[in-house]
Amino acid sequence: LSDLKAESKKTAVKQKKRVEIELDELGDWRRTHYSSNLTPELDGQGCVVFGWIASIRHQGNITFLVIMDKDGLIQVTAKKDEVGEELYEKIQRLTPHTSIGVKGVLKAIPKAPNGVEVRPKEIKVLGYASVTPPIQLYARKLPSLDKRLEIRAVDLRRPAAQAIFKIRQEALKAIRAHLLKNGYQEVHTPKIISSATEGGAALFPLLYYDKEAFLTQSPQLYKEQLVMAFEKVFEIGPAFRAEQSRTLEHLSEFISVDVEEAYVDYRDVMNRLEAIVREVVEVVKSRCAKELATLQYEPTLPDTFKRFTYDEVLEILAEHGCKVEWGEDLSSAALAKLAELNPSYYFIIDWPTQCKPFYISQKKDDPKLSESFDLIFGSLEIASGGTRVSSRRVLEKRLKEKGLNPKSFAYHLKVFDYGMPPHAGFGLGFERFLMTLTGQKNIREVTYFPRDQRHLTP
Ligand code: AMO
Repeated sequence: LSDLKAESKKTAVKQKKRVEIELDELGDWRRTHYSSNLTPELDGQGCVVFGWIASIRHQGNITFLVIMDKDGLIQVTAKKDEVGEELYEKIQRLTPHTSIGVKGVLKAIPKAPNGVEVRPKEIKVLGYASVTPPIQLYARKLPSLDKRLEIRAVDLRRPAAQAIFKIRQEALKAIRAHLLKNGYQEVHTPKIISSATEGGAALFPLLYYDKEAFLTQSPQLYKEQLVMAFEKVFEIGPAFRAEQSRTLEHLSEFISVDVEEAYVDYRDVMNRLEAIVREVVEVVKSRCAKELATLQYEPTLPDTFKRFTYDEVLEILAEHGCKVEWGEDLSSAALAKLAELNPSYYFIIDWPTQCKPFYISQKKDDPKLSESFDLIFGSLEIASGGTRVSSRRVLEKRLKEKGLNPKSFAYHLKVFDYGMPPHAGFGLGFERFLMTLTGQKNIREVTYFPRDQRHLTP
């Protein structure tokens, strides 16, 4: 590995445009092994492996290639007297990042990754890297994120990025598995909509034939409607917000994990959310130990997710010299103070009704407060939810109070006349949750192709 690091450092400096070399056809070559299938017991067997070149090292008449496939590293060792002049000469022209296929024989070698290396008999150059990217594979100090995003597909070849996206994959699988095994139906709702649901955040307008329409900010109203027929639903899909400020935790397009359930209230869905977070953290710790080591990060899980009421939070903050007016959202300074006291996951519940959208239910005994919650990690809000208004009359009243026109929501209000059950739910920002699982400070690092005010490509 240290050889690989040193080598990638050297090659990253050379950025000269190179002369293209002729490409080979894939033809009928098909992979026999991924790196993850390789073991010393395969010694002597033939193989075809594919990948891109992570490093090239010459030592006398031997060339060591390390190629990376989707699962890891494979060492390819070419000795001039073994492979012959022609193949050796071809190998000398290979460049880092070039995608190749190698047909050869496996040889058990204790020092090689997986304890085995490939002795090549034939090599196909399938995708030639004519430039070396200015990104060192193992460097801690990287070019700026903006620079890396310009060639994001290549940036994602970095082992640290690979680790983040392996965790993303395992977390996604674990969330879906948890919800399916607990009887939730996975649904898909329209992303092109006619009216806003999340007051504060701005909409992206678009032309829908001859009408104005918008990209959805959240599947809120649709997931509520679907509990009428399916009772327990979830959706994992994109949400769009025209965020005006550029921060480390806002994207214009993010993945929202939405859950909605009939015949329960906000306490039940908070328990569900806590169970999901717990299970995902455990799954990631057990299935992604190697990736967490690469990232040098250990996700934390408190014994209990504390539930502070909004009023309690204001008192705690006041005790620590941070004043928040009742009815205001928590400022970044207030959240930073809370993070000092609670660095991991905790809930803030019972928010002032005025802080929450029209579909959140007021508390029966105190309508100034709502049956709502945010799940926070340190200072980062990762989810919010609550008990919903299930009466049409109340919903119309709440829409008006928020300055919204009930006529724009006629299609939604209509179904409430047909026996809308009491229900509750939440939306979890998937990328924000991933920040807590991977230790990343910038939401863009956990997103394949982030969208924000400055990034509409790639
Ligand atoms: P809210 O607007 O709080 O609630 O959004 C839910 C969660 O989505 C994440 N999030 C974002 N992530 C990245 N970039 C953004 N611009 C962004 N905006 C929000 C946050 C947030 O907690 N319909 C309700 C949920 C519900 O009540 O079910 C809603 O959308 O992690």
